[in-house]
Amino acid sequence: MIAFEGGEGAGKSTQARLLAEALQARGLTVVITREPGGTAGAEAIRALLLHPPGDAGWTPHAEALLFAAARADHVAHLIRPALARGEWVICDRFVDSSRAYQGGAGGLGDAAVNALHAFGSDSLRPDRVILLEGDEDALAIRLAARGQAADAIEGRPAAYHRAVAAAFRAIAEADPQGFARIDAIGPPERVHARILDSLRDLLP
Ligand code: T5A
Repeated sequence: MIAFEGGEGAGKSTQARLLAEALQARGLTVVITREPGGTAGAEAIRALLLHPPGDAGWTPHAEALLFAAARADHVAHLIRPALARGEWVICDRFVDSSRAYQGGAGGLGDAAVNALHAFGSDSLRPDRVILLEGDEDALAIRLAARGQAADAIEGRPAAYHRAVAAAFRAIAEADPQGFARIDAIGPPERVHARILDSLRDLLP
């Protein structure tokens, strides 16, 4: 299981797709999926999270519980069965997003998020996390070029997103075996080559 992590517009979806194609070209069976989402139930929770009903928005605790609930459904119904069949799973965001957004920037702390993950998903960890990192201004230009309206989380202030990036950095620094920190700046094919290189020890 490989997870892609990083801030908004870091290129996770683009790189997840390129990696899936590269693995399929090697004859591997690959399931590509995303969070929040990936199953019917988790996609329904995604809509609630990114477009909260009403004006009040979710409290930080409710938000963390909803992400954990979506993940529990996704892990039980899609990820664990695929891994049990011997397939490769590529996931666009996973629990480290909850650690960085809800635990770090949102102020709930790592222990609370890890406890929810233990309860919901038996603490499943990817074999490797690809953390895409890049200069804040360069990534903002990418998002602006895409021209999509921001959702409830993407639309939070720059200070929140800076705290997310700092939390991702700290989480990755604490687990150098589990994370590959990849420079997300440059043409997609060049970023893809960096990622393949960082996965050499796992690839057949
Ligand atoms: N969230 C999620 C939490 O708070 N807690 C959690 O536990 C989880 C799982 C999810 C939101 O929920 C939050 C985080 C998010 O705010 P999302 O749909 O995953 O929403 O949102 P994003 O991660 O922001 O997804 P994006 O699609 O915006 O970003 P990606 O996937 O990082 O980037 P991508 O590949 O779509 O590319 C963005 C744009 O840049 C271009 C692409 O063509 C696209 O237009 N691009 C490049 N341009 C130049 N050079 C490159 N190398 C490029 N790569 C891509």
